[in-house]
Amino acid sequence: MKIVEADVIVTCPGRNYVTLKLTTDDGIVGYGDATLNGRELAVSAYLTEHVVPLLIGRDANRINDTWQYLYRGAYWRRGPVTMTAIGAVDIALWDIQGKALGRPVYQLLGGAARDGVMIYGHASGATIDETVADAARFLEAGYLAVRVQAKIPGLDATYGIRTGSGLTYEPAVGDLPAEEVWDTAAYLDFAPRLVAATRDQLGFGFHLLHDAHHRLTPLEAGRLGKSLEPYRMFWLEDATPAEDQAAFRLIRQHTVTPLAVGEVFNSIWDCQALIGERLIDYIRTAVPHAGGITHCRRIFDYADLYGVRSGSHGPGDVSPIGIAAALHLDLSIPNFGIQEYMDHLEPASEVFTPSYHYADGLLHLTDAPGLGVAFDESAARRYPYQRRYLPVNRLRDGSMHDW
Ligand code: EZ4
Ligand code: CO
Repeated sequence: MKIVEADVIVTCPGRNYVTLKLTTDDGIVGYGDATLNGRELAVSAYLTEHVVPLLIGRDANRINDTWQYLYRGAYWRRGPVTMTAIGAVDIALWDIQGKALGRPVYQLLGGAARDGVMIYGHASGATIDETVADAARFLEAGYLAVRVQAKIPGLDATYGIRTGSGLTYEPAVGDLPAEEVWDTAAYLDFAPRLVAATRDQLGFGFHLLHDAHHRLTPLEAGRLGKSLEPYRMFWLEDATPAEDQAAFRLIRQHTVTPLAVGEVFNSIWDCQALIGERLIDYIRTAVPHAGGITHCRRIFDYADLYGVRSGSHGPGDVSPIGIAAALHLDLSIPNFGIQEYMDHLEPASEVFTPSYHYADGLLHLTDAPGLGVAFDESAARRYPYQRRYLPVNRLRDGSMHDW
């Protein structure tokens, strides 16, 4: 089964997605998600210019060898662009393999280890009351877990606040980066009040999550984690800038609030110490950004040795193909924790038709072969690429801060 064609399709149905399409000599088509928010064309060019020529004529059955070939063969290892490109190839090859065998990818991974995949909803609002009401809406819809983010009083813009009417939060909007102002003191005064109000009004009968989005120092994170302990968080996400693995030793000394990190990671080496030293509770690598199913399976296997569970990143900037790849892995691994998920903006449904579906707080996969996501190329062409950037953060004195 040889790869005879490889195409990269960039489309913007609501937001930008990059899709890798591989075709084999027996006419099987597999899809991979190559979307890297705000840097889409870098991955597209990496694939088109440097990877596609290596794929034509390769045996599509050799998923492991292709992964190693692209990783070791580049010499320049890791990094989000390279690893997203490798991830897209890997995901497309698993899709092809499933379609060739007529089985869903999770079956190829050893079969379902659970009935469905628990996801969390993204509640937000301009005030605490609005946010709690939004969280209640998710609970009424059967969600078992909800993340809460609310506008910080005194700041014009806060990460994680949904503006549209659907379930999607999309931060990359302007054709230049939005400039936001960040104030850690205001945030640290406010976040515990938001969490306390959520528990006071909605109780303890669901999992509660919050994302600090890489903005705190280790000591500030320790203080926040400690102040949230009475509210039994499912996790505190991305407390500090994630490239500093050693920072988590300090956070761990100060709080028993469970810690999650990893949405900006792209390889097992980014979390080697975090997992091996039991400094985190959930590893949040995004399947398309961290080398695909093949590499994330290794990360989650390694994590299982240390009692660390999965919590894959799954925002609207991971396409339904990337989400499906994550779900097949989630369903099959022993140490699944939770899956991030939000609906995609409406026009995306003209381009992507996933077979996974929501019921009772879980996403369910069918026995559709491969990943089970259809991709409509002519619909994709109706939505050409638009340059978009994620926002940037500045402190009140104008210095750059982590967004
Ligand atoms: O800011 O995916 O947990 N989810 C997140 C996301 C990220 C975006 C960046 O592209 O932190 O909202
Ligand atoms: Co996050």
